[in-house]
Order: sequence, then C-alpha cells, then structure tokens
Amino acid sequence: MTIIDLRSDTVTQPSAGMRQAMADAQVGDDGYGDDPTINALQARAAELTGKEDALFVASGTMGNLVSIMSHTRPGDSVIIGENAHTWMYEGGSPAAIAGVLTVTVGRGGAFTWAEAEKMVRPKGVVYIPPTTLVMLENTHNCGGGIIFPQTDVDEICARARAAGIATHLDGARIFNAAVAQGRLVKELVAGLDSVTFCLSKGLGCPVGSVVCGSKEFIGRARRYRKMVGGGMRQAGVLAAAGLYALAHNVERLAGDHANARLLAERLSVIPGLAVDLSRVQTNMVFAEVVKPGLNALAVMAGLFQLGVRVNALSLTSIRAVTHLDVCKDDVIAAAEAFAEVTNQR
Ligand code: TLP
Repeated sequence: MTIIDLRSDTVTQPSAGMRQAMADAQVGDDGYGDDPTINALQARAAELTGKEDALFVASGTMGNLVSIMSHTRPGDSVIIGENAHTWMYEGGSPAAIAGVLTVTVGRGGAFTWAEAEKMVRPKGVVYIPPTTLVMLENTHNCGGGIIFPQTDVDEICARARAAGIATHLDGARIFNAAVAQGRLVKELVAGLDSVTFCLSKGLGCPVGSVVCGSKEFIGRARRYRKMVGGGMRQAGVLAAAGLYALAHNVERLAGDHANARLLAERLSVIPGLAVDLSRVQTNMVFAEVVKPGLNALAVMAGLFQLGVRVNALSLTSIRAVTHLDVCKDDVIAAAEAFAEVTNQR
C-alpha cells in the first residue's frame, strides 16, 4: 500500500541531492568555530533574515528556548499568542528551564498590540514579574498555518521596543509565510529582535534550526545552547543539508501551498467535515469533524487503514500538512479517502 503521510512537514526524507551535499561537506570542530559549513550556514541565515549573526541549533524547540533565556531572566513574564507552539508543545521548557511565566493573549494564534499591551507588567516593582519579551509565531501552527498579519507584527515590534520589551519570532515556517506573500523573509522579520527558523520542516532537512539576531544576542544564545547540551562538533554534515535546502527548497513551497488549498477545497465539500478555507493560507489544512457520532480519532484511524496518515489534534479537529514528499495526485487520493471514511462511519 502506498502511504500518503500528511501528519507533518517534518516527515520528509532528505533528497538524493541533499544527501550528496551532506556527504561532500567540509567539517571541523564547531566548539572552536572551525566548521566551515556551519559558518557558511550561519552567515547565509543572517543574510536571509537581515540580522547581524546566527546560530545553528538542534531543533526549533532549542532555538526558542535559548532565545527566551537570552532575552529574559528567571521570574520574568513573557507574552505569547494563544496556542503558540512554544506554549503547547515544547515540553514546558519556558517554565521548567528558562524559569519564565507565560501569559497568553489573542485568539487563534495571531494577536494585536492592543491585546498584548493589556498584559504588560511593569518593571521595578518587587512583587511583579516584569514583562521582558513578546513572542510571535509565523506561520501559526495551531492557528491553521495562518500568516501573522504583517501590520500587527510591525506594530507589536515597534511598540514593544518603545516599552523596552524584546521581541522573538518562532519562525519555524517563516519561509512558508514569505513565499505565500511573495515577500522576503528579512522584510517579515525586520522589526523583531530575534527569530528562529526550522530547516527540518517544509525545507526538507533531517534536522536543524537557526536562531538569528544581533551579535550580542547570539553570543548569549551560544552560551545557553552549550548549557542545554546543544554544542556542536563536526555538524557541518547537517549544516550542508540546510545550505542545500535554502538554495533548492524555498520557492517550491508554493507548490505545497497549492496542494493544501486543493485538499482543503475537496475536504470542504465532504458532508460531515467543515473546513474554514479562509485559514488555509500555507501548507496546513485543519478539518473539523462535524458528523454526529463521528470524531477525529475515528477518522484518523479509518484513514490509517487506507494508507493516509494525519494527526487528530483534538476530538474534533484533524490536521493535514503538505510537503515535498506529497504531490497533487496524493492529495486528491487523500481527499477521496477522507470522503470514504466520513461517509462509511
Ligand atoms: N512542530 C511539529 C510538532 O511539534 C507539533 C509539527 O509537526 O508541526 N515551532 C513551531 C511552529 C513548530 O511547528 C514546531 C514543530 C516547533 C517550533 C518545534 O520544532 P522542533 O520539532 O524542531 O523542536
């Protein structure tokens, strides 16, 4: 049976070209700053994000954690969007390791400065955890892969800066946001103090993320990366995959977005499923199971029998993600499987 895996864009296999680039990579001990391929990746990441410097890290979770640690002190409070990945799925690391309080704002992922401002807590009062960081996520995973409205990003950054509060972007899928809007990543992140982006999602690498920011910030992040066990050695073999992805796998994200739209349109006409097409903006499709007596877990299990893999994020909600290992015919076949499972049960 052919498997159509729509659980995430993290499931991609490194391509032959990427594996060759990894095999050919020149490497050195990054503990001494000697790995030329890691250095090249970090320089390229800084250039693409318009920041001074960059740091290769093991994962998006590590990138967000070392960024929080670099912007805050234990006991500070951090404003973050509702259902942000960092809040939902990073093991509680902001609280457990960085020692910060997270305060959630907004609905469905994005938020405005007006919403954030209400939750800003002042500095210099002994009993108040001061707000030192605002975190955004673009695209927003649990929001359905939606794009954070750029006017809000820019206003939040400007107003936070004026208030002496740092801003960090979980830009795990910022390249999806850029391609979908026909804009450069550096334009989208210009107002932010720091950004983490992932190589291991739609860009198709086996592992790795990059944190970008000022030289001083990256210096701090490097120290925290070491503290959490993320120091690198001859990891240029991994960085080579990242350089390959940035050269070959960015523009093609538009195809993933077109496939997600096609899937969403097909799912939206299946009785028993509901899809908010206005939220299908990049490579994710969220379908609500609205048929009485049927739930998302049963649909997921039924699809599994037919070789289609998706994730149930709640009893009613299913997420399907397109990526470089699924084509148009795959999403058409997946939609047919959804119809079969939903009609049968
Ligand atoms: N997201 C994964 C799962 O953890 C849910 C996925 O399948 O979507 N930020 C965002 C917005 C993410 O979606 C993810 C991973 C991360 C950070 C964490 O990246 P990793 O898995 O590299 O730590």
